[in-house]
Amino acid sequence: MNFGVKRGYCCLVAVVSLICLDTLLSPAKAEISKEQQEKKKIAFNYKPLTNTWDYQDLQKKIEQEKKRASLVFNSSVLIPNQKVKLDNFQPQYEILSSYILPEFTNITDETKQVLNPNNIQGENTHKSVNSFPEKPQINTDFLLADEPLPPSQQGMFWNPARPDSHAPIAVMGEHIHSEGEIMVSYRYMLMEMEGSRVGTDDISDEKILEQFPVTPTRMTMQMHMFGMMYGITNNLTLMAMLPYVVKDMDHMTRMGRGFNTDSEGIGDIKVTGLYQVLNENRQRIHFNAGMSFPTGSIEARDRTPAGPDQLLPYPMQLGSGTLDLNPGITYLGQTDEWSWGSQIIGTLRLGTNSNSYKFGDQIMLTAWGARKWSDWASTSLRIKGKNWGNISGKDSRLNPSIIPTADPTRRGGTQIDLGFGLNLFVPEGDLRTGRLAIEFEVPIYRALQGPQLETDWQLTAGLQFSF
Ligand SMILES: [Cu+2]
Repeated sequence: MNFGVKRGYCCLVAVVSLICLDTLLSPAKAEISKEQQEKKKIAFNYKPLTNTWDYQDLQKKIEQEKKRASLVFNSSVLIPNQKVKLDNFQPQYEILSSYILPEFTNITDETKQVLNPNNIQGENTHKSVNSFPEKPQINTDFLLADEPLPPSQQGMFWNPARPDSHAPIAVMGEHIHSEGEIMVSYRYMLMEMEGSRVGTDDISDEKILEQFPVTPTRMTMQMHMFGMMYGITNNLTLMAMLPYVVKDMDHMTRMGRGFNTDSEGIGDIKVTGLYQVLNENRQRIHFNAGMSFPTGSIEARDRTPAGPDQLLPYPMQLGSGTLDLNPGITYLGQTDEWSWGSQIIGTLRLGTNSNSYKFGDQIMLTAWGARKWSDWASTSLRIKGKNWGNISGKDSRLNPSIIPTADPTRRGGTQIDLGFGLNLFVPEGDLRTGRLAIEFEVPIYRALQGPQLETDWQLTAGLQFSF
């Protein structure tokens, strides 16, 4: 079983490596398409519309263009796809074009004449351009195709300027950015755990105290997560996350005495590359290649009945102490009013930390659906399943017979949560592209290798801003 999981990870890592290779080779592909463009004398300045600002500006421009042009566009739907055929390109649009419209109609006869490629040869090209009424295409941002594009590309436009174009806020690394775009974010997470469980059954503190002299009764974990995303290219986004962790645990001793410990500090910094492999048909897929660095302390200490400066057990530590890989895949889909997505992310611990143990590997699978109610609000429903292993090795300074949290074999578990989310988005004005979102998660299934504290609920609230 364990071996199988590891092999799965190896496959993921292999896939991620291939993606990286593909990134290295992509300049070559770009060269080819550039050459093709030059052959057709197209100054092709196309950019895919993953950028919220571009999208919004474009919408406005289209409206203006529609009003003034002798060409009336049949569709306001845009194709943000580089695979668009250039064969049908009209030479008189020999201008910088940023965007592509799938078709246009209601063209006057005169315009049709001009648009017919057979009429445009050599010098005629210039003539055509010059004789074109009002020359509305000069400086336009539209590249016109003279026939409908393939169904796979028709009207299939991922719209990033929506409240639900970002997943529920507790999901990370689920979207990418266009080249040069930066997003900063702040998330606050609060997780409440009270009572313990063995397998799927609750176990009382009294029962645990028959076996251990001390038991945890309650734990609160807060996290302040500072994030930054940057679009290196239109298909590759870099994401960095810096968590600040605050943990607080209540205990009860067999003698009936309660005490509290807490720990706080920087957690493990995580850097992730997000590489998009598909963006069409209003669907997107990207790979997540993350690495977590052991910046969080595994030496957190506090006062306990055993003394004033005692090493705290595993769940009170702030980091894993190991270099961790986080490979994953994210899928997104969208219609005019609905959106959905899913993500699978693994956590693979590399090696053993300086205190001679490593946390268990983890696999997380989530899927969500969201309904857009307006330009600025959407709600979501999400399901998340998580499985994580026991600790291997042990910190020899912790005595596993004193308290369950010091026992490396009582750490694993499986949990399924339901998440209810609200996303708010600022579609215009000074704060446009700003986002405020909240998600509340409750477990519907918990199976723990315990006695282990059970999670009762988790709240995540976040602010995001891109520019
Ligand atoms: Cu972002």
